[in-house]
Amino acid sequence: MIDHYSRQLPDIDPAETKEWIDSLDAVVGAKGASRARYILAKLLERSNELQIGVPPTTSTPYINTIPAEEQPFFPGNEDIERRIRAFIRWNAAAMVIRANKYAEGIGGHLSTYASSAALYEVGFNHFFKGKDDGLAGDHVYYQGHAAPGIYARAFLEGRLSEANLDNFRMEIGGNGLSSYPHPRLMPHFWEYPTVSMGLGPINSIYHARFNKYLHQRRIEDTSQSQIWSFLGDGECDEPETLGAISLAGRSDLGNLNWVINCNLQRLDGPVRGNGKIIQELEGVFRGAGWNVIKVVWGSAWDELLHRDVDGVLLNKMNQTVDGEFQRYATEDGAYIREYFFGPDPRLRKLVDHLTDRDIETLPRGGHDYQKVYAAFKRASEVTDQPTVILAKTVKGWTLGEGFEGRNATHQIKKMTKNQLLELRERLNMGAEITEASLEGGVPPYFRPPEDSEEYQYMLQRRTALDGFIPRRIVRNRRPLKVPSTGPFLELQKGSSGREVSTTMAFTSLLRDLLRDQEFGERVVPIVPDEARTFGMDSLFREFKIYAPRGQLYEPVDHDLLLSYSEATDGQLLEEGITEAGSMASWIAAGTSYANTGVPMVPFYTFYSMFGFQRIGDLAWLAADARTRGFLMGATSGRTTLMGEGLQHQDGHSLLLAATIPACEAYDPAFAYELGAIIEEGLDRMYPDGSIDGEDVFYYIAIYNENYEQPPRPDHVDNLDITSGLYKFDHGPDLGDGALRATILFSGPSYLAAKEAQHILAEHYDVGAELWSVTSYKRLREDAINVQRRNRLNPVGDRLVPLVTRKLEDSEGPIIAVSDWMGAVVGQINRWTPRPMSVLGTDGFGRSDTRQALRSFFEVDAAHIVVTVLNALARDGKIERTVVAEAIEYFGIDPDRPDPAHPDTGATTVGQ
Ligand SMILES: Cc1ncc(C[n+]2csc(CCOP(=O)(O)OP(=O)(O)O)c2C)c(N)n1
Ligand SMILES: [Mg+2]
Repeated sequence: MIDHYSRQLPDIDPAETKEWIDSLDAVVGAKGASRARYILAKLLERSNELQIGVPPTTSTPYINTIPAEEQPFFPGNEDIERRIRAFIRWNAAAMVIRANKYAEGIGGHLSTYASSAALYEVGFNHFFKGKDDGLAGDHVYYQGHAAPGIYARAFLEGRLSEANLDNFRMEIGGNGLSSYPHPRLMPHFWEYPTVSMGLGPINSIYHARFNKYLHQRRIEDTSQSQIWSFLGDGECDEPETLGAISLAGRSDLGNLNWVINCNLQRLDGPVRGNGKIIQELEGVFRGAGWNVIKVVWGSAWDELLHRDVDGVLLNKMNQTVDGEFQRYATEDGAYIREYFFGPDPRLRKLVDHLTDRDIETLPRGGHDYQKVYAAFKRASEVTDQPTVILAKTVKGWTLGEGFEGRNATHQIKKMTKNQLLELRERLNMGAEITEASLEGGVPPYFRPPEDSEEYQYMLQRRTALDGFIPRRIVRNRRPLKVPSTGPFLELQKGSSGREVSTTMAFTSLLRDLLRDQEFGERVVPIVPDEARTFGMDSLFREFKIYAPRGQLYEPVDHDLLLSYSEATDGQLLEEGITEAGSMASWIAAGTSYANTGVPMVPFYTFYSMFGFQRIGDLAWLAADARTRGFLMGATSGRTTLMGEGLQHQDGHSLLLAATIPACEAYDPAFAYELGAIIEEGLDRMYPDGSIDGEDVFYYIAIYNENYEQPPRPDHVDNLDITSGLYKFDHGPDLGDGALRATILFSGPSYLAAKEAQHILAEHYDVGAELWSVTSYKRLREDAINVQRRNRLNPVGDRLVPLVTRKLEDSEGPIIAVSDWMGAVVGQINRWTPRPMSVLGTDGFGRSDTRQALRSFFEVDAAHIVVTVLNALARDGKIERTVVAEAIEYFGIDPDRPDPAHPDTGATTVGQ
C-alpha cells in the first residue's frame, strides 16, 4: 500500500531515509523478523497517535485487539453471572432434548447457543437496553439457531413457562415457541427475523442507517439506541452479509455493533479449514471502514504472550490454520502440548509449568467473560464507526466430547444420560439436577427461585437496563397524521386527454403525499438507481437525497432545476444499485411503527423483475417482520416494457407476490385505481392514523405505457376497485338477441381489450363488456375462504365467492387478458360462473416493439377477438368457420411456434 506512493513521490532527504532503513535492516539481522514486526507495529501505533494519517493495515497478528492492560474493570459479579449462564445453558439443552423426545425429528439446535452463551450474556447483563423507559431501547438481532438460549433466559426470567418450553417447535396449539425468531408467530416476543442466513446482517445495517435517517431528519431522537447483530462465521459467506458493510462504514454508523461468533464451523465442517476466518474478516471489515475488535484468546493466554520474547507463540498462532484449531478443540492437553507447543523447544518451554489439563482448558476469547465485556464496552463507546467483534469460540462449548468442535455438532439434538451427566458436571449443577432425574431421557428444567441470588441479580440487571428483551411492543410514540384526500381525488379525475402512464400517476401522487403538510415527512421514497426511469428525478431537488455527510461537492447539474441534491436531512433513499439494500431500507422503514414507535410509510419503487425475483427471501422476511408499506413494481409487464428483453420483461412478479400471505398484490389499469388502492392500503395499515392497523404490505404493478387515463366512472366506487374486480364498461348494446361476451383486463391490457371490444361490435355483432381485474390474488383468497367455509358447514346457506357473484351479472363467454403469465389469471379459474379463456404472456420476454410483442404473445386485440369467437363457437352461438376466417383475416399463422416454449424465437444469427 504505502510503497505505491513512496516510490512515486520525491525523496527530499535520501540520507535520512537510508538511516531509517539501515536501522530496520540491523534489527532484522540482529533480532529477527518478529522483533522488526513489533517495532514497526509500535511505529504505526505512534503515527496514529500523532495523527500522521498512515492508512491502517488491514490485518493484524492473530491476537486480541484489546491488550490485557487496557481491559476495563468488570462491574458485575462474575461468579453469579457464571451460574446464571450455566442455568441458561442447561435449560436450552433440556428444551431441545425434550422437544425431540416428545416429537421425534422436531429438530432444534444445541451447539450454536452453546458456543455463544457468553457473548449473549454479557449483552443481557451489561449492555442491551430494554424499552421500559418508554424509549425504543436497543435493537438486538439474535442468530436464528441460537433461539433456544434466548428462550431459556426468558424462562429463567419468568417470562416463559415450562409448558412454553415444552412446546418448542410445536406452535399449532397456540402456546408454543417458534423454531426461530418469527415476529409473525410470536408478535410480542421476537422483533427481527434472522434465520435465513445473511438477511439479519443486511437488515441490521440498514436499520442502523434508518435510525440515523430518522435522527438527522429530526423525526425521532434515536441516539440512545444501539443495534446489535449476532451472526455466524459461516453466515459471512452469504453475499447479503458482507455485501453492504461498506455502506455502514461510509455512513459512520457508530450505532451499529456486529458480534460474529467465530466458532470456525458451519453446518458441514470448517468455515475456512485451510485459512483463518477471523483474519480474513478482519481485513474485509477494516477495509470497509469498520472498527474491528478481535477476541481470540482467553485471559490465561495473556501470561503466555507476555513471556513470548522470541515471538514463537505469536508465530504459531499466526501460522496455525482453522482446521488445526478445530482439531485442537477436540483433543486433550497432551496432544496440544505435542503438536501446538511441541515442535519448537522455545514454545514447549512456555507451557512447561502447565499441566495437560491446564493446556486443554486454555479458553478461547469468546468464552472469556472479561474479554468479551471489554470488547462490548469498547464497541458501545465508538460513536463514529460501526464495530465488529470477532469472537473466537468452540462450537458446542460445554456440551462435552461428542459435541465440542465435532463436524456433526450443528445437527445433534439428543444427549444420552452420560452426556447429560457430563454437562451437569461441566456446568457445576450437581446441586440443582439430581442424577435420578436424568433417567428416561427427559432432563428437568431448572429455574432458580425468585428469592435466590441469581434470580434477584438477573432482575436487578434487567431493571437497570430498562426491562426484559426480546420484546416486541407496538406503541404510537409519534402518531401519524392521515394525508389529505386531495391527491387521491386528483387521480379520480383522469388525465383529461393527456396520455400518461400509471408510473407517472404514481410519481405525481408520491409528490403530493410528500408535500402534505402533516403526513409528508413520514413518507419514505426508496429507489435503487432508477429514479430517472420512473420520472422521479423531479423529486431530487425538492425533497433531497438523504446523505449522512451531506453534499460535499457542487453537483455537475447544479444549475438545473432538477439537480442531484444530497443533504443530511434529505428524504429520498437513493440506494444505488442494490435491490437487497433497498429492500432492507424498506423493511427498516416499514417496521419503524414497532421498532421505534414511529410509523413511517415507505414506497420502494423497483425496476421490472428485479424485485421479488431478486430479493424474494427478503420479501418473505418482510412479511414475517410485519412490515407495512408499498412495493411499487415499475416497468411491469412482459410486453409493456419494450425493447428490454428476456432478463427484464416481467410477467411473473404478480405470481411471486401471490405466494406471500401478508402481501396484497394489485395490477391497476388506471390512475384512479392506483389512487384507490394506495388510499385503502394506508387506511388498512394506519386506520385514521392509528397504529392498530393490519400488518400487511402492498405490491402494486405500475407501467410505463402512456394512454389517456379515464376519470373514475360514476357507477364505480373505491370499494369496487379494491375488492379486486368491477365492471368498467357495459359495452355497446346491440339490441335484443345480439351476442354478448365478457372481457376481463388488467393493467395496460385494457388497451387491447378496448380495441377488441370495438372490433367485435363493428365486425361480429358481439357486444363485449369490459371488467377490470385489479387483484387476482384477492379474488382467489376470498374464494378459497368461502369454499372452505362451505366445506366445513355442510348444513346451511351456501356462500358464493365474490368473483362468482360479480361475474354472474356478466353475459357471454369470459375471456381474461393480462400482461402476465396465464397462471396469474388462473388463480380464479375454478370460480368463474362460466368457463374462462385466458390470454397471458407465458415464456421468456424478448426485445421488440410493444405491438410485435403483443402479437407474439397472443395478447393483442386480434387474439382477444379470435378467443371470444372461439368461445362463442364452442357455446354453439356461431359457426367455427367464422373463427377460421377471423384467424386468416388477422394474419395469424395457426402453425406458429408456441411462444411459451423456452427456445421459441431464438435466431440462427452467429451460427
Ligand atoms: C439462507 C440459509 N441457507 C442455509 C441455512 C441452513 N443453515 C442453518 S445454520 C447453518 C450453518 C450456520 O453456520 P454459522 O453461520 O457458522 O453459525 P454457527 O451455528 O456455527 O454459529 C446453515 C447452513 C439457513 N438457515 N439459511
Ligand atoms: Mg460457525
